[in-house]
Amino acid sequence: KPLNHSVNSTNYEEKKMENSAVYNKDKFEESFVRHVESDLARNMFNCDDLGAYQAASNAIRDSVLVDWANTQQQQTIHDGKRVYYLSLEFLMGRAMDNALINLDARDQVAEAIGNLGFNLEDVLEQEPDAALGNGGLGRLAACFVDSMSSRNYSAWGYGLNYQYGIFKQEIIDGYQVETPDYWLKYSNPWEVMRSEIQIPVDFYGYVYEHYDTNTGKPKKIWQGGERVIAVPADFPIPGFNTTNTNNLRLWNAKPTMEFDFSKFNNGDYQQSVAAQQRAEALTSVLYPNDNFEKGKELRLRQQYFWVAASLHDIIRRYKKNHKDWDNLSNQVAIQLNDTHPTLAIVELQRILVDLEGLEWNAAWKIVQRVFAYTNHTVMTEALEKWPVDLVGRLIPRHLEIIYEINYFFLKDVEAKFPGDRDLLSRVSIIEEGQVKSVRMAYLAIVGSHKVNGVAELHSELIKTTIFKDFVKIFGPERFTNVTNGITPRRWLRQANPKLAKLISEKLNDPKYEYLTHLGNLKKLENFVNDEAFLKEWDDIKFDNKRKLAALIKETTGVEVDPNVLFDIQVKRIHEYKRQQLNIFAVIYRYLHIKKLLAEGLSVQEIAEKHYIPKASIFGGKAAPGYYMAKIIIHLINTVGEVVNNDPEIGNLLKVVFIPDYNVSKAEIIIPGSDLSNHISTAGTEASGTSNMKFALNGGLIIGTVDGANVEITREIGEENIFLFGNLAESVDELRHKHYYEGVKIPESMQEVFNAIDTGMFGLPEEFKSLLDSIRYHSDYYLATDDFDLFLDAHKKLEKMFGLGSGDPTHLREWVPKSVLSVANMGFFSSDRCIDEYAENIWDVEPLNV
Ligand code: F58
Repeated sequence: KPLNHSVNSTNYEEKKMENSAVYNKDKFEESFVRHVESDLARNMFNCDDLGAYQAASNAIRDSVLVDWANTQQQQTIHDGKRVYYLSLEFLMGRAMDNALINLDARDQVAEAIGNLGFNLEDVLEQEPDAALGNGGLGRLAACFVDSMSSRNYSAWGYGLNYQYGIFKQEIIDGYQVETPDYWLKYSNPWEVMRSEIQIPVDFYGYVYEHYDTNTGKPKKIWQGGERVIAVPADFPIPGFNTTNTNNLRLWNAKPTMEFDFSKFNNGDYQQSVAAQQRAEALTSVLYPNDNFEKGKELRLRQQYFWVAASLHDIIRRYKKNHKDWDNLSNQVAIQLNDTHPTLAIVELQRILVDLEGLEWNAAWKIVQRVFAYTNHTVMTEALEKWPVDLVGRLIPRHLEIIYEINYFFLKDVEAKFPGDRDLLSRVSIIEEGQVKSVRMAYLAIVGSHKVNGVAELHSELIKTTIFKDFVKIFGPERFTNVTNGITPRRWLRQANPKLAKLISEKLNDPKYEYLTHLGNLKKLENFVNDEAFLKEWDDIKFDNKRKLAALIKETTGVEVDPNVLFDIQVKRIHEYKRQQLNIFAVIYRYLHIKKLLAEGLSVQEIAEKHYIPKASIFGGKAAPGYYMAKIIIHLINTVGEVVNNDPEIGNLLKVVFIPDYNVSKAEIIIPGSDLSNHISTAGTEASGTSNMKFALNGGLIIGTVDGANVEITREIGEENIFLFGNLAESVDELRHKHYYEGVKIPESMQEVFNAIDTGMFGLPEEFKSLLDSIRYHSDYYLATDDFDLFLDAHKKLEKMFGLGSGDPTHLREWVPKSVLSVANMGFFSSDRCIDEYAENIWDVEPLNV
């Protein structure tokens, strides 16, 4: 169905003129000075880069706010269906540069700021990252809100406004050390506090039955025991090349103003203040686990608080113009980003039945039409389960409703598959066992009309493994795929301005329209034989590598030569992502280079005949309680220590771990990569999105047949990606073999283990449990099965890389692959992804405001 996306350009141009502060240098300078004087209470002689960042942000914000207010007003008048994206994480990164790009005002503002005596790049550096997420799932939500605005959908994001985002990582003596990220040290110019909106959220208490004289029926009443107030902070989300500006609403928890006088009168003033302080703690910290769920009470409190406040807000908005509940799903689509917001299903059922008096079945049909659920993992340790006791204590009425949902669901299952007791216990929302628990994914499936995975392979896997029974029960129609995407505004234009500009020139597209029509990149294929172009392309890569080398020097002290192959793996540290495989291969390389040196070969000879010079670059955080991941970080760092200080080895090998990997660092690291690693055990990485970012920036990929690597290969061609390793369908069998026949360590890996065991990289005990997990504990992630294949893939690709920039092999073999990758990445724009959600799941159309 064609989507009416294109913006009426005359209106847009007019609009730009109206909002002239960001398009007119004089006005911008005026506004900047005014903000320095009035908001910061300073003057221009006393304004540093931080002040300049705040003043400039406020000046830009003024113009965003006009679009924002207009958008909201127009959407309200239009009264169409709205999308609500519920995500416990939004990993936004910096806002100012992104706003300048989406408003198409970067050049003018850079000049104006220059006239005022500042440098835009330095000013941008002042902004702290909004790091309200762990990794892929949180960044996906951030890309999605950008696309929903850019594609002119009426959509809100709902999340929590954590005071502490993901921790800051320092590397001290080779170990990860976590420190709190208090990102709101200075006021945040991009947030608008809506203190006038105050939504009460109750916890604990008890449920009683009350005879309702109106209906003549008994009615359940939940008497809450503790009340917290939800106050929103709103963040404008400007779209690219459109005035459409959506809202991201992040809740803060505040104490109630109802003071507990009984405690006060009892002389327990301090305790009653403490209870108030407890309220604010609710939204203070983001849980730092990635693909692992640990059932903490505070986490469940966060989830319910966020869900209750968001639903209250959504329903309040609906009720302004509507009375008929049957119409709710024509006005409201709610997307659940993983199971974290699943209580929203229960909360809506409670609102409809307990508060609005609907019949159970009628209410349930509405609920199912409103919700859809996105799954991001097949790994069972990452699936949420909450102990029944905890749920019953925290939100007693909700537990009753969950039981009731389960009762009706199981009744349907029994009717469809009579006598299949096993099936009933397998699919029950309540898991019996030592700790009776609520299976949140099952609740999400039962309460939604669509469930989607995030890449083709992953969407197939959920249907054949963890949710197999539900396909049987609800039919395959309930399950679908939406392959992830990334926003090319941030991940190409903002992160790699030079490449973005070259592309705009080659495509004859001075307005960068390809950033909203990413399929246009295809035209780059026409230049793949144009030597001058290839050279220009490679020069930009070299320049980006220089920038990355500077970051490495600044953060680790290690000097890497931008001429060598930059081989990068940056992502959360996790056994399934297999940074261990990568560092073992680095050690193998080091041992062999040392052998060749011992045999009398020179560095030059080794580079030409055996091992091309390379820098292995790592980055990523380990969850603070993830012991094995921390050992992997430690090993990478100790290997770096040995290799980088080896006087013989010269440029042949460097190993660095960039501390505190985050969105802003990704914006430097990704454009500077020659090669990136996406080497998860087949079947474990649901999609991966950094693979898309690297490929879009002209880096090649070495990867397993997993997640979105599969579709990337289909799009860019298998000659342009280096795939290796066992396939997902072999994984079960290999694990079985390891378990019953023992693990066979390949010779190559044994050499590596010997080196570690003899203390080459520090005390061997420090790494013992990592090596033992492979040699004695069944090698669950199949490092032994894929190691030699990984080494072979490297050999092959390094031949093509040659000796880097000046080398004719490089220009002939490597650079065209880089161009062809970029040319065929159009599919992976998050705009395409959002259009698919809109059409197949939400049933919404864009609205041109
Ligand atoms: C990630 N999940 C997937 N979860 O691992 C990745 O393959 C996928 O590309 C991405 O989602 C987007 O679909 C992920 O990042 C988390 O970080 C959760 C945070 C909360 C606790 C459980 C894991």
